[in-house]
Amino acid sequence: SVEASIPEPQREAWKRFQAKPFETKDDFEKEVVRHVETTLARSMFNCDETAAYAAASLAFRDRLITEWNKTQQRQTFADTKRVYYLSLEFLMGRALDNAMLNVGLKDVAKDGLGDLGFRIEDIIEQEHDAALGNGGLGRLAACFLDSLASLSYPAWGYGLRYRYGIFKQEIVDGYQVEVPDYWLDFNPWEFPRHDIAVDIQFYGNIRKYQDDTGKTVVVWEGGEIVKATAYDVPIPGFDTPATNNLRLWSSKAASGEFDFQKFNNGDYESSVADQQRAETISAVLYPNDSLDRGKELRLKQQYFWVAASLYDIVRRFKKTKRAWGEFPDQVAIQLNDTHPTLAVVELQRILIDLEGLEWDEAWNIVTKTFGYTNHTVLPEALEKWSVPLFQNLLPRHLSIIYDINQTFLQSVERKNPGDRDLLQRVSIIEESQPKMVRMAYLAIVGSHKVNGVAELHSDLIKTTIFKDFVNIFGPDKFTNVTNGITPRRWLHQANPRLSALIASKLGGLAFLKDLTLLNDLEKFADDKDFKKDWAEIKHANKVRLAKHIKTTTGVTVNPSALFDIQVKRIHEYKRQQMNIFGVIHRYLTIKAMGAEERKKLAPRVSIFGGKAAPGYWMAKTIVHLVNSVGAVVNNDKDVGDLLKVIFLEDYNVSKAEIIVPASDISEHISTAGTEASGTSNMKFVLNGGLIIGTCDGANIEITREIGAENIFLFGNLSEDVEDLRHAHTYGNRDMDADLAKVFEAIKGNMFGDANSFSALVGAVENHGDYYLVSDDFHSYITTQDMVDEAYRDQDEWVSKTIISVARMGFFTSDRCINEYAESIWNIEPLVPETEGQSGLER
Ligand code: T68
Repeated sequence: SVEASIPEPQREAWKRFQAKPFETKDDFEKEVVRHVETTLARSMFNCDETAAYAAASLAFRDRLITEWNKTQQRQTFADTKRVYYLSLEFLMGRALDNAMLNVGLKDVAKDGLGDLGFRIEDIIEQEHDAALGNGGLGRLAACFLDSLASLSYPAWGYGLRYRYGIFKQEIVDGYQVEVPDYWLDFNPWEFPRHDIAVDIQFYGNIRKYQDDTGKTVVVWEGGEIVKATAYDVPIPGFDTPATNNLRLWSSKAASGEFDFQKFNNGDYESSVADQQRAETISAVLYPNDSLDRGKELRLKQQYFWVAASLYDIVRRFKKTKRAWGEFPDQVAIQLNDTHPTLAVVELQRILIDLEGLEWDEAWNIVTKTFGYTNHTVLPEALEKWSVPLFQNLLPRHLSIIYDINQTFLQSVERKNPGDRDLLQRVSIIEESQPKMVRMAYLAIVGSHKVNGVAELHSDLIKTTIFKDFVNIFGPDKFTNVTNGITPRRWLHQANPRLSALIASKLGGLAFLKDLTLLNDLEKFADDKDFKKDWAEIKHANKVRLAKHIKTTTGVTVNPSALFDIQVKRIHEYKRQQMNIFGVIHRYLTIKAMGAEERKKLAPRVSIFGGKAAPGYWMAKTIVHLVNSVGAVVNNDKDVGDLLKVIFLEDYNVSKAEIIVPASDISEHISTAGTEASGTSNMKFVLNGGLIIGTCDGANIEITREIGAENIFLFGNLSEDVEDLRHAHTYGNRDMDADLAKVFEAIKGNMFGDANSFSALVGAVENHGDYYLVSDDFHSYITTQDMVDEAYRDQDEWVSKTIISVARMGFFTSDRCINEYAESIWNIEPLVPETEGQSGLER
């Protein structure tokens, strides 16, 4: 055994002095003080909240690292299959609160910090969000890591350690301004692994020759080398000592002879420039959430990260001395969107060029290893790379892609002789000018399973963008795994009082690990006392958000008004423009009313939040319109509390934790068929809010679970979208009359210079209304009236929210991860002996 390789006395010494994670308040305080005084070189006289945050985090990090080590040892000994989740984005948010709750020591920390003179809430607030993602895709990856650890699956995440996360959004005079998010000043949650470094090659040439045996050998030579170094982030599971790893790669110049030569020649400046150029690779997260821009640096990022990760995975496998054929029994790799698709090519390259396997044997291993998750059907978001760019940056990979394509097309041709059209449609290489590599097709061909992220979306990819591939590979290769969210962060952490109330009725916190237990709440849907507590918590959450609104925008909102929230990336397909047009309609309606009529209205606060991609001008115009409408409405004495319009600056994970628990109604109103799943819809319902939404993404499954009577659905169905668009193009349709009045108001400069908004209005009026705003507008505003009506009956409303929460069990990311594990990865949990001993009755 591995243990026996260390002599007995040494083993004893190591064991005797093994680090012991703190459990008690005293031990926690001791750790904090030690970190303040030694790690941070401060004292009780100059320990401010930042230092207290740093010390508390380091105390928890030490604890996590200890468990991380044990988890990794357990996995190495057990030698079972692991899953590797490759994602260019991990939108983790804050770590301290999450770590405290997952290890079950938040109360200990609270008391300990209290003894040392700090309030735990203030300490938690010190942390900078880890914002290495754009939106839903990145946050999904973060929820998955939480579930993988909480369920004790042997799993690693691999990503990039961006120096700059998603930009900070400031609103200046009603416009979005982007500010760089330099977040690595101080990050106690990462653990640099300077010993783990991989050289990554770019550019250069390929040379082929025959070896002694007559076999063709391919070598990739020349070009430049960049060094990847590893930073590990421990991922604690909830109520289990299992602690997984998120490995993020950072780029540095390779300190090869090349640099020294330049240096010796007195070319100091240029050797510094090389250094900076190398560091650029991991410098910044691309801020586009649904547009492919095809920039060379992005492809460099992708290869850099994929090559380093695969090197690591293959190295770990080779230590087991198994035959290559066993690789897929030991390793499952999931591709989060097409961003890591080069991994398919890189593994094939390693196997044939470096390990000397035959093509077919290698390809069989590759396809058994990978799974691919698609997150969008929007054509502008599907990744394509220009062949000339590829040829220059990754010549060997391009030649392998051509070989993959040739083998694939030959097999298609055999089964469909003479169908030239089909071959052209499914070719990995698009015959355009320039030619393009279609990454989604490469991902499909290189994987054994392809999944969508909600039922409708998985059906759509099978019948539209990947239709031909379903015919070629058969329907079983394509599957659905409906997204989920972690209830630890999105209920227990974000809404501690609601979590505690639920626990008091269900006899403990076990529901956080088996969310279907929430079902038992349904019997309290008519319980008077319970409903009172439930409503009181919602109100308190709204008061908290109202305070946040006041301090950040200066606007006073009434916490008893209906809070109507739409927070997500700004995009035409998500239709924030329809929301704000609806708000304008409401404003015009109020203005046209007499005082008596107004008294009957339900006061409403319309809250928006979200970032527009810096180059997405239309999205920025939407942000500007929301702010401009707010400036008018919020200062109109006629309106008062009846309507307020708020734009919350810089929406991110930690703000979501304040916003989500405070909603009465949230908006998920994408054009049917465009939102793959949506995950905030799940978060809002789980926190006792209702939703207004279209028949799109996971809204459909949420409706099925909670009942159609508990959701406000409206709008055209996805099967009708094509015909409606066709009708627009041929000019036979009427503008909605209410929407026309809204446009009149905008054009009459009611919200400032109409020219600022002409593109938004024009898109609907004159440019085909691609997102069907006019088609859905009537249905939308009448459904909003139904929301008002329903909200008036508070008693019934509260019951609806309780019933909805009770029926949300399906949407935990634990269910989702178990589905991936069973149907795609074929992996089993590795449960530590001491799992669950912290007890969920806490
Ligand atoms: C989202 N996609 C889907 N993409 O829009 C959403 N894209 O419906 C779904 O719930 C979520 O994924 C999780 O499945 C994204 O968030 C991106 O952020 C993105 C980033 C870079 C390039 C393309």
